[in-house]
Amino acid sequence: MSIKRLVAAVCAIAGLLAVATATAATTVVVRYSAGQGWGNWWTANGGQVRFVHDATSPFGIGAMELETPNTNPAKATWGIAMDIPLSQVTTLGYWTKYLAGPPYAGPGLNVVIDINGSAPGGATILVYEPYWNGTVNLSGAWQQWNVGSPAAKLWSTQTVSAGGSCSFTADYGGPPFYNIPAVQAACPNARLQGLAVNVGTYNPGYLVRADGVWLNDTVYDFEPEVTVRVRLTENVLGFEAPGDGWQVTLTGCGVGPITQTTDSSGEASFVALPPAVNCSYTVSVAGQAGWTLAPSSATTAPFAADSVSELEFLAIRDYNPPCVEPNDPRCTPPPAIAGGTPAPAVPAATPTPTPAAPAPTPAAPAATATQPPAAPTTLPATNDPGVPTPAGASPTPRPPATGASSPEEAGGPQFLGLLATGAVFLSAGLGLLSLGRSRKR
Ligand SMILES: [Ca+2]
Repeated sequence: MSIKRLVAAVCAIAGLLAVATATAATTVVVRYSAGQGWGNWWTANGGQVRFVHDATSPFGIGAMELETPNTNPAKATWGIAMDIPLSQVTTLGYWTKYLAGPPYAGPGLNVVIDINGSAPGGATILVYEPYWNGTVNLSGAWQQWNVGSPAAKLWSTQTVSAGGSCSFTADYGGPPFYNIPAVQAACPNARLQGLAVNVGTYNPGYLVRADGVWLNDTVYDFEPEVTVRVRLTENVLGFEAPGDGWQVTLTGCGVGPITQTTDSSGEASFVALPPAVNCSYTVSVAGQAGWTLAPSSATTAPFAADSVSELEFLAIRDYNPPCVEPNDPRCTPPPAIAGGTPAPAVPAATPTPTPAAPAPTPAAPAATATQPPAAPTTLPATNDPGVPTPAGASPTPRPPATGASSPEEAGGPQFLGLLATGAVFLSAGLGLLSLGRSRKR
């Protein structure tokens, strides 16, 4: 084997090792609504940060896009805070893509450090900018930048010193430059406190992308997101209202099952979902007794970044039997609709007795109570000393009953007539008559 071949073989093995190291990294997917520690830092004055599709992205299917209008104050920045010894940093890098802007346009990587650790002061930001470290590819190809390399050039935003070579002089975008390995050696107490993808002030008109921020064994993969929103409406006899408290479960595209409960607006949202690529999301609604769902599940495949796919569900109240849960206020039937079918008559608790003929005036028997018999048919009610006057046989005639009268009343006079000669039975009959009337009053 020649020296050349040996070198080539060693290089190939080294390359394999590098790839192995790369594949060992943990990929953390960062989306706008699920930043995994990342979030907006300094975006302002018209600057924008969004997560978009990118077919050539080095990781996943998308990237972070940063844009500034043509004004110097505009800024676009997303960052992640941390606090680890700077000495622990072994790998630090990221990828960028140029879309539009000046020929040097590219998002920088801000390395937030504190050069003396917990001692007062010492905070600065070391700024890595692609154009100081190579040539920005204006064709739109992705470029990887090795921020942790000893050859990297970073400038400091602050003038700070911890003594000796651990000293930094501020600049506004140029030399003096510093590099991470040198800072690790010069500032043993330095800590890494954050990283930020940044288009700062005085960078107008940028349209650039970033992806794959790489710190040691973690790769942050910026990706677009979609939302699936569920809206459930309850329908009770045609009256519709938001369906609060329904359980809805989403599965699909490697996600879930995720279960949520609809709110008082009848809505539940599944956010920060991966765009559907050769897959779809299915949302199922958990049924409830007494309701029919239409439908009980539905499918959607949202793809566009930040798109919201809405799924509508209807829960129709079963009304036969009219109500399964009597305590449910929704069981109360709605008011009758004008011009509609009249409500059925409510049956009475007890049947109304058939009206009887008005009772004959009982004046005759009552009037004879204190007089001697005037005719053979007149009953000697009280002149029989052996029979006391019944308590109910008042000498004052009662007014005739109006309306319905009892069968006893109706039959009373006949009863008296049949037993004309029996005073005892007469008294009993009068008593019955009186009782019967009393019950009616
Ligand atoms: Ca990505």
